[in-house]
Amino acid sequence: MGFVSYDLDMQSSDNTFPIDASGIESKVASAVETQGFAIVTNVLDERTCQSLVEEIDRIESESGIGFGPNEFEGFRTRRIFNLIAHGPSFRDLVIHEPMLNWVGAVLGDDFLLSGTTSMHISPGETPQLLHADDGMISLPRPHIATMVTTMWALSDFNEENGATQLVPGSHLEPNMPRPGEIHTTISAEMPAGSALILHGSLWHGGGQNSSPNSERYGLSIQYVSGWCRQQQNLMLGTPRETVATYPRRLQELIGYSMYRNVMGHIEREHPLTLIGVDERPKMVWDRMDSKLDS
Ligand SMILES: O=C(O)CCC(=O)C(=O)O
Repeated sequence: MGFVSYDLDMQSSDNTFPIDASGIESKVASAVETQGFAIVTNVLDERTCQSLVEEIDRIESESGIGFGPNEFEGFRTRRIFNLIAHGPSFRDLVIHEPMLNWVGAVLGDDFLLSGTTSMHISPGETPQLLHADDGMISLPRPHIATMVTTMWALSDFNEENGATQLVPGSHLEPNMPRPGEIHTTISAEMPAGSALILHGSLWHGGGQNSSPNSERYGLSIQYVSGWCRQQQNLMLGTPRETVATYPRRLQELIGYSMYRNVMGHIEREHPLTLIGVDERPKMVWDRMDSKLDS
């Protein structure tokens, strides 16, 4: 696989924007739609990154999380799934307001959280198979974004320690990459505190970690359109009484919400009523004029 080194001083790249860039929302959306990815720098400060890394180390150690059981998950990679159940600091990232705006600019209204997973790559890891995160979506390709993956760099990402590998523009291909094919990739090199935002159809994979001792800590937070199935079963993944204590935006993103005032209802009730919220939106049917729409 040929690696093209990515300009680390990314302020000049048209895929990379400091968080305070003017018009950042449309810049990110446009880069994701045209090239399949964007990088935003300075999203998290150093202290936050450090404390999230310590949290990950603690959970891995307390829960006895070892390396992956297969090549895709990585024989030298540790993953913690359902991170939102593991503490408020992870939940805060999921509802990071600027990020939700950037994701919404790609996915539209009423999108959902699809999953939260730490991806901690250790020295000795081999390159992950190139894939698209929306690979299970049975729509002809290319198609509009149904998923957006955000990868938060908690440590520096560089070519040597396993920065995510990307094939720019591949979200516009009619196919998915096949095992054994050779594709030219670039390394999503970015300083700790940056976030990589990917169109769900973009071909990518975790990089190989050939460094002697650099641990690569990434947090993957994925969102899907409100009409798609979430990858992780978040509604069952956290007890209702716990979800009831979460911020409203997080409750909605987990699935206690409705898409276009119809998808997600329970016996004509809003799902928020299950966690004690008095929410009575009008169903879409109430607004339909039977003479026009039947
Ligand atoms: O760790 C990474 O950089 C990407 C991993 C990934 O794409 C995946 O596991 O689906």
